Amino acid sequence: MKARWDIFCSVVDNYGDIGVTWRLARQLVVEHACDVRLWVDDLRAFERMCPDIDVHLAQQWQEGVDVRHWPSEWVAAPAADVVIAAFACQLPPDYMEAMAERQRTPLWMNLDYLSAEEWVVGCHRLPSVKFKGVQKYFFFPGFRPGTGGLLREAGLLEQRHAFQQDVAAQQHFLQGLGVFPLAGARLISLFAYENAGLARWLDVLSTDGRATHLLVPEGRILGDVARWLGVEGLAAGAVHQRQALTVQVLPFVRQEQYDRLLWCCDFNAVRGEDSFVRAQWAGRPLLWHIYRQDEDIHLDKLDAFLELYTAALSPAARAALVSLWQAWNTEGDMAQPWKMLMEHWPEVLAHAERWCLEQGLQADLATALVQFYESWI
Ligand code: TRH
Repeated sequence: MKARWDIFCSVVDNYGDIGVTWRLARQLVVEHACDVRLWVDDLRAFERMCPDIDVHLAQQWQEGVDVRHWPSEWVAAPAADVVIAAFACQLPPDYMEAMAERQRTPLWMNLDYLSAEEWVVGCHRLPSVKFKGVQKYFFFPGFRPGTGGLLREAGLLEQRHAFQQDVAAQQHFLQGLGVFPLAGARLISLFAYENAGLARWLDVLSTDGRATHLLVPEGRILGDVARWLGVEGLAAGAVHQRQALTVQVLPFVRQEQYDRLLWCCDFNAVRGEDSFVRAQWAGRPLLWHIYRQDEDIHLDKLDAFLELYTAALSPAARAALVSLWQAWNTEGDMAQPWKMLMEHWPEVLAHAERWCLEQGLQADLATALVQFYESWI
């Protein structure tokens, strides 16, 4: 009998919650032959990355996943064998009752936020609360051995590698988005929250000896881009040139297309959680805009990742990368760190690929979840 999985996704803000659960749901179906229901409370956020979603339907099939609208008024549904509450979302009370009433208790897990901090290893797979005999477990994704790993579909790195070797395929893909960079231009993607530090970075790029083509998917950073350009507003399709810098606004594309965009670029500015991981799988240098948390606790998470990520770099390259990431996340001056990073480019580039391959040696998150379930039953 195929195991039945229920994944609950409450879209708090932005796209990371749905981005992660949608990838996970598909992978469980395709690679592990699971029956997966994905409960999502905001189908409009889902539709942005998967335009096939019909936002009016209570139930629909998408790529083998049984997608359910998670209504505010819960309608009774039988509990599954494995229940995942993504990012600590609260399950409907009636559904929890249904879990407790099952003859065979389900495995109930909280899929946690991604962090490189050391304590994650100790908390991964620990029991959490209990509801009427049903035990909940913490399940932590992570970069360190002993965590749940990262979402990575089978063959992803091979596909990425083949695409990066195929200049014509990249050109074809970019042209499909209306992107025609100048020969030799550096290609950068920019997906970030609002950031006052952007202006200084764009100043440096525009006065650089090498041309840059900056691709900005529609989103929260556009206000800062528009301010720097001195234009009223920006929408998908807009292209503006300032000296060596061409800025082009892209539509928000399907998730698979976004991955390809990252694969095409020399450098990716990403944010949150899912795009951050995908930029690492692109094997190219990256810049992370971490999701801001109260009392600046996100800065500890940033430092923890930097410590791991830069451990094998030379001191000078490490200093350049760390100062760039810290400037970006504190809205500091990006100009000097960017110049420093460029001085260490070959090393930073080789490192990005090496880091990707190293991380690729760990079991992926979907496999780790399935293995946990198998060991649990
Ligand atoms: O949207 P985010 O800022 O999400 C964040 C984080 O997950 C954060 O940890 C969480 O606490 C907060 O939401 C509530 O960034 P993230 O995680 O990169 O998610 C973006 C998703 O959007 C990702 O799956 C990639 C996808 N995407 C597309 O599908 N097409 C696009 O054009 C772009 C730019 C992104």
